[in-house]
Amino acid sequence: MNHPKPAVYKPDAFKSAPKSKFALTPARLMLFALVLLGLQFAAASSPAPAPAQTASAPDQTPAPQAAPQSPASPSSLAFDRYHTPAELNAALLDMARANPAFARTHSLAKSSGGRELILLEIGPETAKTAIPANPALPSNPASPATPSQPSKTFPAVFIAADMEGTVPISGEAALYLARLIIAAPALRADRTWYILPCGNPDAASLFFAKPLRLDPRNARPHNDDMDDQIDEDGPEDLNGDGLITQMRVKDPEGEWMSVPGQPRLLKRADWSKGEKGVYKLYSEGIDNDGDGKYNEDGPGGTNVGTNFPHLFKFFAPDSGAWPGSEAESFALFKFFDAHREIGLTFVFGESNFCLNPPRGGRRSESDLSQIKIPERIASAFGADPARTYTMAEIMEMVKPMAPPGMEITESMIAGFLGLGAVVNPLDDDLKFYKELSEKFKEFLKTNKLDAKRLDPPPDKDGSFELWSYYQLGLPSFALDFWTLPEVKEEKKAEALTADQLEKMTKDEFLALGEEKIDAFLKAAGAPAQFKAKQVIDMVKAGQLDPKKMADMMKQMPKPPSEEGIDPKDKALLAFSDKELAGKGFVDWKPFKHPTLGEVEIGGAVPYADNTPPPAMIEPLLKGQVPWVFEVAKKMARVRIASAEIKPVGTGVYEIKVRIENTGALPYPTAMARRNERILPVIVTLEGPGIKIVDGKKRTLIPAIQGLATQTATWIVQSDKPVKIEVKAETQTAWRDTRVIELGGVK
Ligand SMILES: [Ca+2]
Ligand SMILES: [Ca+2]
Ligand SMILES: [Ca+2]
Ligand SMILES: [Ca+2]
Repeated sequence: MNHPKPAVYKPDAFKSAPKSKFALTPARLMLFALVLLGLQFAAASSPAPAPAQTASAPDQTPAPQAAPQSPASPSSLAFDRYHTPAELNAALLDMARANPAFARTHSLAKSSGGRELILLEIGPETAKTAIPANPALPSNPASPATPSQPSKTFPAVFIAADMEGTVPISGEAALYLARLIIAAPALRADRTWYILPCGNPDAASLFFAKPLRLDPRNARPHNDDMDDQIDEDGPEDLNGDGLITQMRVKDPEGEWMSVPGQPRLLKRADWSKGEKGVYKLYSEGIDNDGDGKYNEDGPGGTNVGTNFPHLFKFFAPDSGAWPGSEAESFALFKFFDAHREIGLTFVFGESNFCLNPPRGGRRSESDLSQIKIPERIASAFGADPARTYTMAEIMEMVKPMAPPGMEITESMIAGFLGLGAVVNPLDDDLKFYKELSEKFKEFLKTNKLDAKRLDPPPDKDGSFELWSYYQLGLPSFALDFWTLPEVKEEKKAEALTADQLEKMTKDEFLALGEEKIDAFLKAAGAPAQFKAKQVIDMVKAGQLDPKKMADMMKQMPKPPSEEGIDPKDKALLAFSDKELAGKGFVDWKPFKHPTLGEVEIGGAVPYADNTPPPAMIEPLLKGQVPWVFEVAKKMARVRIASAEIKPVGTGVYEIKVRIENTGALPYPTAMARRNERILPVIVTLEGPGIKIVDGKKRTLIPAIQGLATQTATWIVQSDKPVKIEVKAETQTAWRDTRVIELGGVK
């Protein structure tokens, strides 16, 4: 018999690699393979933790449902208005009560304002972990998750909504999603759903409070301005219209000016264009503590939505004392820690990873000119661990080691050497983000919805979605549901410059026609009464010629410019006028302010720019929420595609098992391989009396790309006929079992 081969794990990438002209030794090649695949050298010697639970039966078949019953959905649940955080909770409790066979709730935490964070769990393994409801309890009948709860064998999807508490439609979307899942047994047959419709209930409750104000902070008292008092200066509804808007005050030092022709809008004056600021802007209120600032320290608190560890902002006014300083966010740390089966997350809120992948281009703080190569890697690179190298030098060292066709990038090397913090999405992950983004656009088109978002807000530092991707290593998708429709720019007539005009003959000028001349006059800032008709007459009469006009034009002050207006302001006004009967904007009206004197109060109505009128809720959700199911279908799903047995000697067999990922998403993400948060695929062989001659009883496959296959091979010896159970187990991508039979010595 041959001497056992050194390795059993054979990544596809190397199977067909021809003998390299760089004379790679197999060991060197393997080492490189391990390097690139992110399998740390330590992993080979240190045992990986056991998978969550071993199942005796193949798990590919969905668990049978309890007697199919028509799923109850609370009749009161209509998406024709926005629901308070308390109503959202009540709806979840109703859903759980009505469907005990597959649904339950968890009370995750209580906010500083005393509001409960209720999470709805739906799934085939939910009932067996459920704690019977106690009818005597008025609120949540289910107890919080306990550490003694058995872990689940199916993967889970987690949906966190309204983490910033400022996007009412996101909570509705979560509820809508829950209703769809309850109504469709197929959606909940082989995975668990965790749905948190309101991650920041204190802030979310402000949408239902008077006066109306938008603030992402929870109710925990916090000294925002670091003076000697806490929460001493919040806003006041001075004009009594039930809204907190803005105050503008004429001030020589003001930076703001009205937009010419659009007196309701303000823009920052551009000094370089000769514009002069007229107003100072404040939020509506008085200076309660007399420190000269207005509303600098309102009630609360911390924005739960940015209280997560990745790129957490220390000392920002609303980010909290440390990541997880709030009960709301810390409860999620605990929940994710206890539920390692979560394999996909969605965040319903303001940003949208379905259209735009997580933001890249952040600068990582690592010095690429002085890189030390760790000793354990240095020998593989043929490098000296005692000295420093530049990135360029390392690239030169590494390039010849790469198998043909494999491109080595600096970021791969930086990633492997662990240089700096990871602040940008990894290239391999951007592939699926981009692909899904294209699919999402098609999906929206099919549903007759616009993929165009008005200046989509980028992901925020310290957000749940970044934590979930960068630190938990999960495919993480943020999804918003609405932005103001963009105002279509009217096609501007070609602007005629003074220089062009100067060169024109009289006839050429007249040939422009009345319409074009009017547009030109307007663009040139001519007085309103100065119309094309007069100009044409004057030119015809010889009183005016193009040269004279060009001279006049050059001496005229620059026309007021619309440049510098926030397109969102413009969109809000247009939407307010057209769809909200003007209710989205308060016209500026004079007000006598106790300390500022004559001011004007007005501006955008809180939430008008991110919260569509109730009649739009259901159509928007209907067309977008089901996208979650499309992505969930693409979750990595590991199965045993084939198991071949080949006799290679007396009672000796080669067993070759092909492990397939039938999902389009990789298992795990490149980020998870980098941060080692998700276990590799663990393939085991189990059979009475068998001897594994070559290969390991537990074979680790670090990653399987979407729709790809990996092969594991063993040489096994057995004198007797025997049944061998082959298992492929994962943390978040299902598991599979297959029984094979060896014939024994014949
Ligand atoms: Ca203060
Ligand atoms: Ca405060
Ligand atoms: Ca007001
Ligand atoms: Ca103040």
